Amino acid sequence: MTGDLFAGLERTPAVERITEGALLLRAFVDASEAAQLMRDIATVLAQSPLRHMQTPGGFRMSVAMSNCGQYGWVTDRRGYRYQSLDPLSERDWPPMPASFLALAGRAAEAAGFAAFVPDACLVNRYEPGAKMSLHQDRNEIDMTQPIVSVSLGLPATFLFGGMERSDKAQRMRLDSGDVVVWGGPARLAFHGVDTVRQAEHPLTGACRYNLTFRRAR
Ligand code: MD3
Ligand code: FE
Repeated sequence: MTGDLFAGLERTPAVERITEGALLLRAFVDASEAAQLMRDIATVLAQSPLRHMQTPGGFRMSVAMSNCGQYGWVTDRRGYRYQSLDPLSERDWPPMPASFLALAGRAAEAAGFAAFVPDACLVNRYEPGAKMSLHQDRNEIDMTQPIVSVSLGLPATFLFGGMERSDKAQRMRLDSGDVVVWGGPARLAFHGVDTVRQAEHPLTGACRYNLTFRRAR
């Protein structure tokens, strides 16, 4: 019965410390959980479709975005902010799926943040050619709350800078199933995503999704 030897033993995902406060949980999401997340993303997007928002300076973002949860992050000519209504539908954002809440809580706990209950989830979709320039996430009220990010589909090169925009960024590859928890001193670090390259992924086709779980209020 050697086949039973490892039955019930789960693989321990590798944990890497990126910097003080930032933990990379490689392959934290397995294939069946990833498939459930994709079904739930489809449900969210059926209610609040992806759209290319405008920056306050008037540029169209190459990343297509939507949200779920009590608040959603938006940008337009008036600025960056969280709001409880989807500006496209003028209705509430779709509810946060149970699979999203469970994953965010489990990942935060694995990184040492007990009882993380996000009230916002930004859904980012990168098609080949899309990127996100270096920025800080500073529209949330309580900077002691972490951000949990989940990558699905095509790989990307994540850029992790320092506390100043001019600090040299480290580059790291994020693959489907990788989760990063950003808290403590890393919470206000500059970060971005290099241009996603054309390829196919069995989970998502020719795109990358990133979910970022936040406590906005
Ligand atoms: C480091 N998204 O939505 S996730 C964003 O892959 C965003 O779509 C990227 O940056 C993406 O704002 C990166 C990783 C991430 C998210 C939030 C952070 C890194 C962070 C907040 C503080 C420091
Ligand atoms: Fe960000």
